[in-house]
Amino acid sequence: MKRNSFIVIIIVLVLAGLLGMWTGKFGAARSARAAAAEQVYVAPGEHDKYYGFLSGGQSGSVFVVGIPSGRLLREVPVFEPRAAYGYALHANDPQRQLLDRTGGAWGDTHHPVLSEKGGLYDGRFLWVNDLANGRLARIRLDYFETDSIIKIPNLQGAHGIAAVSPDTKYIVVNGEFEQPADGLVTNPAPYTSVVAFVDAVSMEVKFEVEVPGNIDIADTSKDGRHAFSTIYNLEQGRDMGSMIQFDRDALAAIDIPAAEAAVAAGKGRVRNGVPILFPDENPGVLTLVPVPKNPHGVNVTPDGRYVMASGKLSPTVTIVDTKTLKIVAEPEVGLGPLHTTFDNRGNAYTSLFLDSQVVKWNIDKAVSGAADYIVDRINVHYNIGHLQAVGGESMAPTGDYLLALNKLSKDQYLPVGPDLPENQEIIDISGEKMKMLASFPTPPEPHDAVFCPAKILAPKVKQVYATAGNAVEAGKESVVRTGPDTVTVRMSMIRSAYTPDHFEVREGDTITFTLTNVETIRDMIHGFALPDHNLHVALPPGATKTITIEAGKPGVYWYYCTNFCSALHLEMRGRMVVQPKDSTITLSDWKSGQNVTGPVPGVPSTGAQQ
Ligand code: CUK
Ligand code: CUA
Ligand code: CA
Repeated sequence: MKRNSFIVIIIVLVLAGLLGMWTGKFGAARSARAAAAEQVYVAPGEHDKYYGFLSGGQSGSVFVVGIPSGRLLREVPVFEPRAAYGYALHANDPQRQLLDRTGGAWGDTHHPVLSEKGGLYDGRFLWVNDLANGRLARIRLDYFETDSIIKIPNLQGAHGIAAVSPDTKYIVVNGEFEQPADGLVTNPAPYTSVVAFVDAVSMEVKFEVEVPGNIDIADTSKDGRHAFSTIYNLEQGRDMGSMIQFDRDALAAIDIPAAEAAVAAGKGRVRNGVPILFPDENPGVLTLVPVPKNPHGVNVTPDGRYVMASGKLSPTVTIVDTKTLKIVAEPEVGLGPLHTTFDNRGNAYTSLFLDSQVVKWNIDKAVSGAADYIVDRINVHYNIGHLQAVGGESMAPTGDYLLALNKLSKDQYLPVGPDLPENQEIIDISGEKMKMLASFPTPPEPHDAVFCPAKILAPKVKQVYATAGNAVEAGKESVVRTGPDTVTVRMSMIRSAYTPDHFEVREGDTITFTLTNVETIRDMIHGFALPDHNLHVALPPGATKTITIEAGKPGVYWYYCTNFCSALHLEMRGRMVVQPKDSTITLSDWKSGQNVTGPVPGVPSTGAQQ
């Protein structure tokens, strides 16, 4: 009996000990989670510290998120129509026509690039490429709106882009897909590519430089001297097998002042309106630095001393001195290095696609040949492509957060079919060891990101649109027949009515709307949706938009507001009456006040039909 009690007491003590260990461990894990959560928690009503701009990849747009919260703030449509924003939806929309004219209503955005002044972000513009259709777009950040799209001649597969530091004189755009050197498909000579230099202000392509093989990712030196690109097909092969034959491909360095001088001296051969410099005719313009085969990312350190080519097929990063263009080190970092970014303490962070890791390494130690240049590694989920530390592309990295842009999310979220979301992870890089803080999913497929401090950009964002020259003034709305089958409608909108709230046209008419949201308060958006006309316009306060449509089949069409704007939002609608061609009813000029009169069947006539 005594012995049994003793055993029971022992068992109870052991269990209590185990429970203590377990709860202790659990408590520690919980507090680590709480600490991580606190770092990315932005309380309701508070703002994030940074704007994050993520390229939308095959979504053709740019996603704007808050950092560190990861909250999605906006999608800026660029190369694809977005019905919700009334962007480029209708075939006659000028935005849509610009897309169609330059290469189609879809795009593949990879690299968002911010404008700089003195090597620091100035919050004016963001550029993004369309890999698929060889285009470059600019978003003005006071309105978060695409303001320019150009098709780049003589180039296919606009891939890497970069702003020429320190004052964004040009945006360089790399043509990834090789083409016949003279532009003639009948030319059997090896294919080449071009790097295009686009004036950041006028968005004109000023000149192009031919590069043998292809060109992938871009960056520029901090002093405006060089544009750097990686080449993975120095072989000038035309299939995958031949693109991986050489042991070394190249880092291309274009001397920008030398190229400008050659263009000014008339050395460019003009094709499709753009002077192209051929390196063999212009020695000194292009230097090729041999780097291990099939490199990918190229990144210049914030101090401008080095340019790094990430190895992709080689487990190394090649460090090149930007002044001498000589290789100074080639440290091993891990499997599948794709891109590199930087903090403000002399460390580089390289994404390892195959290892699914971010590796942190010390640049000076790697250059000096010290064995302990690897500082830390952290697992990411999964198969990381780009990574970007805040300010890592500028001369002033902040060294606080890093975003891992992972290609596969696998088990990280609730399954939503065989196709899973892309996964971004926010990593704290302020200490010696990296700390995983949080993740957030997005639609496909952000490739790259860039961050702007909120304190720089937020004060520049406009509250309402500046009044356009053709804006409709309240009280001066009109419906005017301008020809036998053309009508113009100048309409205003304000909570919670359209003026006019009805008008008539005839079958076969072409109607040109000029629509103005005359609200003067931030965030008071009104939509204008017209059933069965594939028409939706969303107008932020002060904005004006002009669009032309066909009247369509006879009928009564209610245009209505799509943005919930007031308690009378549902009542914010009006009628477009399309009379049959042979209607005997006199079509009225709305401003003249002669609305169509006549008895309404089943309703005692009281005069004017409203
Ligand atoms: S590329 Cu996508 S992971 Cu277009 Cu910048 Cu490297
Ligand atoms: Cu205007 Cu709803
Ligand atoms: Ca190669």
